[in-house]
Amino acid sequence: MERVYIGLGSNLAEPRQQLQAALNALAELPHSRLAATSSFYASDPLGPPDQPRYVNAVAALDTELAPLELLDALQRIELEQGRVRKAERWGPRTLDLDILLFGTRQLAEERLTVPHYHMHARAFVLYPLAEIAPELQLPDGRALQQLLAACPYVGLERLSD
Ligand code: A4P
Ligand code: MG
Repeated sequence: MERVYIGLGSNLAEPRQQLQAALNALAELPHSRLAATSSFYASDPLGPPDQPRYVNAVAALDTELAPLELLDALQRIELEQGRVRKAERWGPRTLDLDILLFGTRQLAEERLTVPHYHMHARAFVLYPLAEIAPELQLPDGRALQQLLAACPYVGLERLSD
Protein backbone atom coordinates (compact mmCIF):
# COMPACT_ATOMS: atom_id res chain seq x y z
CA MET A 1 0.00 0.00 0.00
CA GLU A 2 1.11 3.52 -0.74
CA ARG A 3 -0.40 6.69 0.69
CA VAL A 4 -1.75 8.99 -1.99
CA TYR A 5 -3.20 12.48 -1.56
CA ILE A 6 -5.88 13.56 -4.01
CA GLY A 7 -7.10 17.12 -4.54
CA LEU A 8 -10.78 17.51 -5.34
CA GLY A 9 -12.31 20.62 -6.91
CA SER A 10 -15.64 21.64 -8.44
CA ASN A 11 -17.39 24.87 -9.33
CA LEU A 12 -20.39 23.71 -11.39
CA ALA A 13 -23.60 21.75 -10.82
CA GLU A 14 -23.78 21.63 -6.99
CA PRO A 15 -20.08 21.50 -6.12
CA ARG A 16 -20.54 20.07 -2.62
CA GLN A 17 -22.58 17.18 -3.98
CA GLN A 18 -19.98 16.65 -6.70
CA LEU A 19 -17.27 16.34 -4.06
CA GLN A 20 -19.36 14.03 -1.89
CA ALA A 21 -20.11 11.79 -4.87
CA ALA A 22 -16.43 11.73 -5.78
CA LEU A 23 -15.47 10.74 -2.23
CA ASN A 24 -18.01 7.90 -2.38
CA ALA A 25 -16.46 6.77 -5.66
CA LEU A 26 -12.94 6.93 -4.18
CA ALA A 27 -14.10 4.77 -1.28
CA GLU A 28 -15.22 2.13 -3.81
CA LEU A 29 -11.94 1.93 -5.75
CA PRO A 30 -10.44 -1.56 -5.94
CA HIS A 31 -7.29 -2.41 -3.97
CA SER A 32 -7.66 0.88 -2.11
CA ARG A 33 -8.88 2.32 1.16
CA LEU A 34 -10.09 5.86 1.71
CA ALA A 35 -8.11 6.80 4.82
CA ALA A 36 -9.10 10.41 5.51
CA THR A 37 -10.90 13.40 4.03
CA SER A 38 -10.52 17.08 4.83
CA SER A 39 -13.32 19.55 5.38
CA PHE A 40 -14.75 21.22 2.31
CA TYR A 41 -13.51 24.75 1.55
CA ALA A 42 -14.99 27.47 -0.63
CA SER A 43 -12.24 29.15 -2.63
CA ASP A 44 -11.87 32.05 -5.04
CA PRO A 45 -11.19 30.85 -8.58
CA LEU A 46 -7.64 30.77 -9.74
CA GLY A 47 -7.58 31.52 -13.45
CA PRO A 48 -10.36 33.29 -15.36
CA PRO A 49 -12.23 35.37 -12.73
CA ASP A 50 -15.62 35.16 -14.50
CA GLN A 51 -16.43 31.74 -13.04
CA PRO A 52 -18.12 30.63 -9.81
CA ARG A 53 -16.18 30.02 -6.61
CA TYR A 54 -14.87 26.51 -6.16
CA VAL A 55 -15.37 23.97 -3.46
CA ASN A 56 -12.12 22.13 -2.71
CA ALA A 57 -11.05 19.28 -0.46
CA VAL A 58 -8.21 16.77 -0.11
CA ALA A 59 -8.50 13.02 0.45
CA ALA A 60 -5.94 10.46 1.62
CA LEU A 61 -6.14 7.12 -0.16
CA ASP A 62 -4.09 4.01 0.62
CA THR A 63 -3.78 2.05 -2.59
CA GLU A 64 -2.08 -0.85 -4.32
CA LEU A 65 -2.93 0.62 -7.72
CA ALA A 66 -0.05 1.80 -9.88
CA PRO A 67 0.06 5.57 -10.53
CA LEU A 68 -1.33 5.38 -14.08
CA GLU A 69 -4.01 2.91 -12.99
CA LEU A 70 -5.10 5.39 -10.36
CA LEU A 71 -5.05 8.26 -12.87
CA ASP A 72 -7.28 6.21 -15.21
CA ALA A 73 -9.67 5.53 -12.34
CA LEU A 74 -9.81 9.22 -11.36
CA GLN A 75 -10.45 10.32 -14.94
CA ARG A 76 -13.26 7.75 -15.16
CA ILE A 77 -14.85 9.27 -12.06
CA GLU A 78 -14.50 12.77 -13.56
CA LEU A 79 -16.24 11.65 -16.75
CA GLU A 80 -18.98 9.82 -14.86
CA GLN A 81 -19.69 13.08 -13.08
CA GLY A 82 -20.15 14.99 -16.31
CA ARG A 83 -16.71 16.50 -16.76
CA VAL A 84 -16.28 18.03 -20.20
CA ARG A 85 -12.69 18.90 -21.09
CA LYS A 86 -12.57 22.34 -22.66
CA ALA A 87 -9.76 24.18 -24.31
CA GLU A 88 -9.89 27.07 -21.83
CA ARG A 89 -7.17 26.69 -19.26
CA TRP A 90 -8.34 26.63 -15.65
CA GLY A 91 -11.95 27.10 -16.71
CA PRO A 92 -14.99 25.90 -14.76
CA ARG A 93 -15.55 22.18 -14.19
CA THR A 94 -17.98 19.81 -12.49
CA LEU A 95 -15.12 17.80 -11.03
CA ASP A 96 -11.34 17.86 -11.05
CA LEU A 97 -9.35 15.12 -9.34
CA ASP A 98 -5.61 15.74 -9.10
CA ILE A 99 -3.01 13.35 -7.74
CA LEU A 100 -1.07 15.66 -5.41
CA LEU A 101 1.36 13.13 -3.94
CA PHE A 102 1.92 9.42 -4.51
CA GLY A 103 3.94 8.04 -1.61
CA THR A 104 7.39 9.55 -1.92
CA ARG A 105 7.49 9.19 -5.69
CA GLN A 106 8.54 11.88 -8.11
CA LEU A 107 7.05 11.16 -11.53
CA ALA A 108 7.54 13.02 -14.79
CA GLU A 109 5.55 11.03 -17.29
CA GLU A 110 3.61 12.29 -20.26
CA ARG A 111 0.26 11.88 -18.51
CA LEU A 112 1.33 12.30 -14.93
CA THR A 113 3.51 14.75 -13.02
CA VAL A 114 3.85 14.07 -9.29
CA PRO A 115 3.97 16.01 -7.05
CA HIS A 116 1.22 17.96 -8.82
CA TYR A 117 2.95 20.92 -10.44
CA HIS A 118 0.92 23.66 -8.76
CA MET A 119 0.28 22.29 -5.31
CA HIS A 120 3.11 24.12 -3.56
CA ALA A 121 1.55 27.57 -3.67
CA ARG A 122 -2.20 26.91 -3.69
CA ALA A 123 -4.03 27.70 -0.48
CA PHE A 124 -7.01 25.57 -1.55
CA VAL A 125 -4.66 22.55 -1.68
CA LEU A 126 -2.27 23.19 1.20
CA TYR A 127 -4.77 24.07 3.96
CA PRO A 128 -7.08 21.06 3.42
CA LEU A 129 -4.00 18.84 3.10
CA ALA A 130 -2.64 20.15 6.39
CA GLU A 131 -5.89 19.27 8.08
CA ILE A 132 -5.37 15.55 7.40
CA ALA A 133 -1.54 15.40 7.27
CA PRO A 134 -0.02 18.25 9.30
CA GLU A 135 3.39 16.57 9.59
CA LEU A 136 3.70 15.80 5.89
CA GLN A 137 7.00 16.13 4.11
CA LEU A 138 7.27 16.42 0.33
CA PRO A 139 9.57 14.15 -1.70
CA ASP A 140 12.00 17.05 -2.15
CA GLY A 141 12.37 17.33 1.63
CA ARG A 142 10.29 20.45 2.16
CA ALA A 143 7.84 20.31 5.04
CA LEU A 144 4.19 21.08 4.38
CA GLN A 145 4.32 23.56 7.28
CA GLN A 146 7.07 25.44 5.47
CA LEU A 147 4.91 25.76 2.33
CA LEU A 148 1.96 26.89 4.43
CA ALA A 149 4.02 29.61 6.06
CA ALA A 150 4.63 31.07 2.60
CA CYS A 151 1.01 30.70 1.46
CA PRO A 152 -1.43 33.09 3.15
CA TYR A 153 -4.91 31.88 4.05
CA VAL A 154 -6.63 34.16 1.53
CA GLY A 155 -9.77 33.68 -0.55
CA LEU A 156 -10.49 30.50 1.37
CA GLU A 157 -13.32 29.67 3.73
CA ARG A 158 -13.87 26.41 5.56
CA LEU A 159 -17.45 25.24 5.11
CA SER A 160 -19.40 23.74 7.97
CA ASP A 161 -20.38 20.08 7.61
N1 A4P B 1 -1.83 15.29 -15.28
C1 A4P B 1 -0.49 15.45 -15.08
N2 A4P B 1 -0.19 15.31 -13.79
C2 A4P B 1 -1.36 15.06 -13.13
C3 A4P B 1 -1.66 14.81 -11.77
N3 A4P B 1 -0.71 14.84 -10.81
N4 A4P B 1 -2.96 14.58 -11.43
C4 A4P B 1 -2.46 15.38 -16.59
C5 A4P B 1 -3.93 14.58 -12.40
N5 A4P B 1 -3.69 14.80 -13.72
C6 A4P B 1 -2.41 15.04 -14.08
O1 A4P B 1 -5.73 17.66 -16.59
C7 A4P B 1 -4.96 17.69 -17.76
C8 A4P B 1 -4.00 16.51 -17.76
O2 A4P B 1 -3.09 16.64 -16.69
C9 A4P B 1 -4.65 15.17 -17.53
O3 A4P B 1 -5.11 14.60 -18.70
C10 A4P B 1 -3.52 14.34 -16.90
O4 A4P B 1 -2.99 13.41 -17.82
P1 A4P B 1 -7.20 18.15 -16.65
O5 A4P B 1 -7.82 17.80 -15.35
O6 A4P B 1 -7.83 17.68 -17.91
O7 A4P B 1 -7.01 19.71 -16.90
P2 A4P B 1 -7.08 20.88 -15.89
O8 A4P B 1 -7.38 20.39 -14.54
O9 A4P B 1 -7.96 21.93 -16.49
O10 A4P B 1 -5.63 21.43 -16.00
P3 A4P B 1 -4.62 21.65 -14.87
O11 A4P B 1 -3.49 22.45 -15.42
O12 A4P B 1 -4.33 20.36 -14.18
O13 A4P B 1 -5.42 22.57 -13.93
P4 A4P B 1 -5.39 22.46 -12.40
O14 A4P B 1 -4.03 22.76 -11.94
O15 A4P B 1 -6.05 21.20 -11.98
O16 A4P B 1 -6.28 23.69 -12.05
N6 A4P B 1 -9.38 27.51 -8.55
C11 A4P B 1 -9.81 27.08 -7.34
N7 A4P B 1 -10.14 27.98 -6.38
N8 A4P B 1 -9.90 25.74 -7.05
C12 A4P B 1 -9.55 24.79 -7.99
O17 A4P B 1 -9.66 23.59 -7.70
N9 A4P B 1 -8.68 24.34 -10.20
C13 A4P B 1 -8.22 24.73 -11.37
C14 A4P B 1 -7.66 23.72 -12.29
C15 A4P B 1 -8.15 26.15 -11.72
N10 A4P B 1 -8.58 27.05 -10.68
C16 A4P B 1 -9.02 26.60 -9.49
C17 A4P B 1 -9.08 25.20 -9.26
MG1 MG C 1 -6.63 18.65 -13.14
